[in-house]
Amino acid sequence: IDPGTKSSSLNPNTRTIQILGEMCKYHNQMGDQWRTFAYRRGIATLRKQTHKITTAAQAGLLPFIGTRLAEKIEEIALTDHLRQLDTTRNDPTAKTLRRFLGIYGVGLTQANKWVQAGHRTLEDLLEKEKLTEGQKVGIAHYADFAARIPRAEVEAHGTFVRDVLKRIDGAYQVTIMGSYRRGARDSGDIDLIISKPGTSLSTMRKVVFHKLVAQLFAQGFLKVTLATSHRSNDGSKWLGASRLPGSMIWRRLDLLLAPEEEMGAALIYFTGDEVFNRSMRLLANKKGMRLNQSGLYKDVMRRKGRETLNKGMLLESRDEKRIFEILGVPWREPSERVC
Ligand code: DCP
Ligand code: MG
Ligand code: MN
Repeated sequence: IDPGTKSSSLNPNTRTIQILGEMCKYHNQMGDQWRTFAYRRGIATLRKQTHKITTAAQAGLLPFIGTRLAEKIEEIALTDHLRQLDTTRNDPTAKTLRRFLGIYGVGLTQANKWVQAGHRTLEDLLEKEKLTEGQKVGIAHYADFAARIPRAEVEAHGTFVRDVLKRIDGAYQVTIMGSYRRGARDSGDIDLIISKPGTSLSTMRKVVFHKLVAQLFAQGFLKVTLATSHRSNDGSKWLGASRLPGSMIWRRLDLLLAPEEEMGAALIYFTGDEVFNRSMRLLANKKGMRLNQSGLYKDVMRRKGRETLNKGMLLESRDEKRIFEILGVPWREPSERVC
């Protein structure tokens, strides 16, 4: 997957790509990384075609499209439909797994354990399992967290945080990130980058994670802390839930602190999407560099595994456009960063 290739809405294979995209999403949810990857590569190939691919023979000649994927492409072209997608969607075990995966903070390992233990419903979990506080919140607000957040409401949460922070210190800046910055009409959560020029992370941590968060709780805007990143993780993230005055719905809210000099890398990371980020990081690795939320580095020393021995030399962290340039990726507007 090439971070420099934009998808086109004029592609004649749009319908096929859409259905294969559903299959990809399904395998991703089920934790089947191998199939997810195979679908992604196949879809990336289809995106580059200027003609409609209608037969398996035709599809099979293209890169990264094997026999089975080729047959699916033919079925979709002929029937506008893929039977396997219905089968997978209706499988009861897969449905239960999806239900459990829908609980905030629950991953595949945990969800699978519960399925193996014979649980079928959220009530089963509440009655028969010892749950963490986070999991209890996830179940109590299952519908809230599953609901999409309209763009205007994402803005309202951002404004609420900004206004309270302005009264603590007028020099702080709050930027709405994630799918909102990519222009999405609705979002799964609210992602905010908080920064103050010329201010260290440890100062920002005190002001934001202690003072601001406490005030937002006192005002009834924040409802729960779900996680904060540990010190080893440089402690720049706060995850929780918020609620607008007059509303009953809890929304997932993520705060990320970024020192001014790391803003470019933080913007790339928190704009996403996740697949785009992964392709950017992969590209950096291929070029002997390393990209993370704090910067782009070169001469990173790695042991045989993936573990890094030193951070390497900083190439760029302040300027988002510069990071694209150094990586040799043509600039993409946030709205174009969907893979
Ligand atoms: N991110 C990432 N890798 C992850 C999780 C997140 O690179 N494993 C980055 C890319 C995301 C951004 O952080 O775009 C925000 O994460 P979200 O989970 O909030 O995803 P989005 O905001 O993109 O979508 P949604 O509308 O579902 O919140
Ligand atoms: Mg988000
Ligand atoms: Mn988020």
